[in-house]
Amino acid sequence: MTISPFLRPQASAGSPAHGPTRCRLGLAACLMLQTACSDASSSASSASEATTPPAKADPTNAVPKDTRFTVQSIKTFDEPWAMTFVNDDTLLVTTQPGKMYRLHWPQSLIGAGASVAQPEIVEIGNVPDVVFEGQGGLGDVIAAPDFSDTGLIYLSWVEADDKGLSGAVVAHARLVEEAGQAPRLADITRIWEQTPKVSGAGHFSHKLLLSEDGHLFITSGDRQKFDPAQDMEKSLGKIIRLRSDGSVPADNPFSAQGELARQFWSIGHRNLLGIAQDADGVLWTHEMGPKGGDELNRIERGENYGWPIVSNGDHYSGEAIPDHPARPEFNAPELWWTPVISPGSMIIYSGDRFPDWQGQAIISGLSSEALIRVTLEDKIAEVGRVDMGKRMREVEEGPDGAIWALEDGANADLLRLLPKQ
Ligand SMILES: [Ca+2]
Ligand SMILES: [Ca+2]
Repeated sequence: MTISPFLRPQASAGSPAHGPTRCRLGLAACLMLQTACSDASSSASSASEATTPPAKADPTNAVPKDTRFTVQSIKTFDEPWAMTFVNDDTLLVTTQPGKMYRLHWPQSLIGAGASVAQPEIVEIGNVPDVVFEGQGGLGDVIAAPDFSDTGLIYLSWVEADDKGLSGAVVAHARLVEEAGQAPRLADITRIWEQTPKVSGAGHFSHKLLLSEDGHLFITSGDRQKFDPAQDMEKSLGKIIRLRSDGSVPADNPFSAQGELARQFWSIGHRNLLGIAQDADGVLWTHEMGPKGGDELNRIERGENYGWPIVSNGDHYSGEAIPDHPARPEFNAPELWWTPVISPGSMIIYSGDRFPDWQGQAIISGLSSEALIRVTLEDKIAEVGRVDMGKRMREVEEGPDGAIWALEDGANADLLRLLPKQ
């Protein structure tokens, strides 16, 4: 465990993801060398800002500010993918290769200080077998609101058929622990699968959200197959809305367009690794654009978000895709990024440790190696970026009001951020 002050180098929205201003030492080294690292970067950054083009088309977007943090490294995982606090002393972490861990602290995290004790960590048994390939594997985990009574969680993973075609699956299960035994999953009940299964190992998305009114939203990526995002007979490239028991609500918007379409809440999506609901009940998602054009979308019932017909990015081949303004019948993003940020997950912050951040979206960035703050009030804009020096896979708000983040990849740290006093 390390506890170190971490001063982010000055950076603007215009700093390239791999620009010259960043500390290339990695977060651990930055933590140890924070004074030298941040001082050196500050002066280099001024020169760079003058010549770096804006990160997005809107030049009025506020320039992110320096912020000082205390960063505590809690644990290291192999290829962590998602996490969720199930109560005020317990965190579940999934890893892409297929492990799920329970981290339990000896006392509530509420009100915890600059550092927290080392958690007890145990591997959860009876986790379903997963196909770990490309972007696939064990996926998201979220807890039901009555978890403390029922142990009910929802999880997603990737499976393959006997032809090797793959797709995401969502189930609910109970986390149970009997005396003297390790915790395990029981009563695993499949409630949804991506249809059809296809070749390849990309764009599963399979992030989960239980809305305030008790619906289960599932992000279903386009599996890098493009056109299925507009196909009402395929559940790829869609946002799915189910009841919490997995049944299909009668009031979904595409109910008249076929058996599969009854599940759809919105269509025309690409790869959505973040979904969150704000205090007003508005649903927000982000999705990775192709070459350019990462999006933050306000999700409206029954809307078409245009992929692959429109995108503010273009194909990797260089082939152009018309930008959103060319086809106003499709819902355009509220905010978009070129160069891309590669959004990996998103929360909407509500804690009191960062009072200025309340109501803002915080997005964990992969290629941008940052935590990106976006205000959702009035003008939707990026207002801050915390340079982490590592690809950030997942972000959560802890019961302590701290920002918790998982790095991406092997030997990836679970980090806890608080404002530096
Ligand atoms: Ca999460
Ligand atoms: Ca375009």
